[in-house]
Parts: sequence; structure tokens; C-alpha cells
Amino acid sequence: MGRFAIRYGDHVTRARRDGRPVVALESTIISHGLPRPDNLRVAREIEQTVRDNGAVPATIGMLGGELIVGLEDAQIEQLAGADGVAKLSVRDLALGAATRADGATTVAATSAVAAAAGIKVFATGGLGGVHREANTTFDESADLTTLSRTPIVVVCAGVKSILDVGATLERLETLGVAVAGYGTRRFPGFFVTDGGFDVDWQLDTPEQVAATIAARDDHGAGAGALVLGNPLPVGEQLDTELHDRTLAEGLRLLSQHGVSGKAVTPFLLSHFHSSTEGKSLEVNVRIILRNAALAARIAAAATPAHASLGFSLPQ
Ligand code: PSU
Ligand code: MN
Repeated sequence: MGRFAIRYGDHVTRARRDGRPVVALESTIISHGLPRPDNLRVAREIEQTVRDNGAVPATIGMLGGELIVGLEDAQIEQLAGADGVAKLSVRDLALGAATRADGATTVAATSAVAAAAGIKVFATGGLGGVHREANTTFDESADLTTLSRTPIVVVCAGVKSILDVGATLERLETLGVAVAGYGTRRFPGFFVTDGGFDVDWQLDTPEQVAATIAARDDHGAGAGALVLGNPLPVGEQLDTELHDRTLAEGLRLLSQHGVSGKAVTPFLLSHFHSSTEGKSLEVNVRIILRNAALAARIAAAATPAHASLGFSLPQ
């Protein structure tokens, strides 16, 4: 083991030893995506939802430079409450480790670390993507390029309409990232059920998703991720008029305040949460919990039956 080995939480070590299903969870939604104090409560609810659906949660993050797969509750509390927690994309991991940083991992970083740890399923809210005006700013999330070389399933509600959804889907195609809708052929738009674009594939059961993982692994022909878009039921989406109004205002404030780079996503998310009187937060939480539940069921379906019973076959 090197000086910078990944550290595993005890619950994840036990799950790996017993071959139980594990679901990776990101920490940037806790530190930068959701407002305090709700963020801590939600982080705990996500973990509990994974457990309730038959898998072990592994929230990933960095404390004191140590990369941890399976943060303990007190460590999650630390990332949720501390000021100055870094937003770590995949390129930042080694820099954070070397400088003993506290940091939360994005979809890109979480996917890369989870795959390195042999975890096959990851639940989040929304993916990063191509920003509006990326033709001049070149602002495209490293989530996309990382997923092109990372064998994992990301259960998400698509991308937020704060991004250029069409361009994001085009880039996912170019990068060789598989995209499917769960129970739908429309790509979800996070707060809203329908993101405005079709996808080529529809998967309807956790078993079908597990079979997709198995086929990719067995073929050995391509290491890209599968992005599984899990839309909110129409009745549960954010009111579309409120959504459109809040988005337009957020984009205007963005350019007014000259916000750019990695601050853009947190800025827009916080604008949504502060200007919809908690409505967007409520919808956001529902999205994440639904994705966590589905990811747990996929992880269970992807785990051999003898292992999910908690014991191993004799060698
Ligand atoms: N989209 C959301 N909520 C989030 C994020 C994205 O709906 O919290 C976070 C994720 O961690 C994602 C990151 O990986 O923002 C993307 O940031 P950027 O656009 O700077 O790559
Ligand atoms: Mn960016």
C-alpha cells in the first residue's frame, strides 16, 4: 500500500468482504448543492434510503487529505457543516491529498473513486454537463469526460436546465457514454420530468440495468459509464412556470455578478433554493431519494445471490 491508499469506512469494508451490494454517493451535493442545515438531514436520508432498499451506502469524500469511501456519520457532519470545504473534481484528488485538504467529491471524482474501489452503481441528483454559452466559455463539466472512461452506472435525474441539455446529450454520445431512460425514452430535466430530448434506450427493471452492466463487463469492449435517467413523476415535478422564471432570473444574476467556472453550478442551485421558498429543495430531495432507492435495487440485482445473503461460497 502506498502512502495515499483509499481508506474504507468499516461498513464498506464489511460489505466488500461479504460481497454485499454497495452504492456510491457523492458529497458535493452535501457541501455545495444543498443549503444548510437541510444538507446534513438529507445526506442521512439518502444513506438510510440505500439501506432500506437492500444495499450499503458508501458516501465518498476527503478529510485531511485522506480519500474515504464510506464516510462515517460524524465525517459527513463535518463536510456538511464546515466552511472552506473544497469542491473536488477528479483532477483535484491528488492535489487535495498532498495538501491535506477537506473536500467534497463531484460526480466526476466520485465516479472515478467508486470505480477504483470496484463499486458499480452510483446515485446522485443531477449530472454536470455543457453550460449554456459553452461555445465561448468552454465550460463543460469534467463529469462528462470522466464518465467516458469510467465503468459505472450513474443513476440521476438527467441534467438541470441551467445547462444546455441538448449539447450535453451530444457530448455524451461523442464521448461514448451510454444513456438510457428508466421507464421512459425522454431524458429527464431534473426539476422537471421531461428535459426536452429523446434517448435511444429504455430500461424498465433493475434486472435489465444489471444485465447491461454484465454485458459491458463481459464484452470488455468499452469502459464508458451508463447514465440512467430516472425522471420524477409529472405530478411531483417543480411547477414549470416557477421553474422557467427562476431559471431566467438565475442566469441573469450569473452574468450580473460575473460568476464563472466551478462556482456557476453552486450559485445557480442556491439561487433556486432561496427564491422558490423551499419548493425546489423539496423537489431536489425527492429526486435524490428516488435515485438512491433505484440505485440500491440495481446494485442488489447486480450482486450474485449467494453474496447478497451475506455469506460466501466455500472456495
Ligand atoms: N448538478 C446538480 N446538483 C449538484 C451538482 C450538479 O443538480 O450538486 C454538482 C455535482 O457534484 C456535479 C457538479 O458533479 O455539481 C458539477 O459541477 P461543474 O459543473 O463545476 O463540473
Ligand atoms: Mn465547469
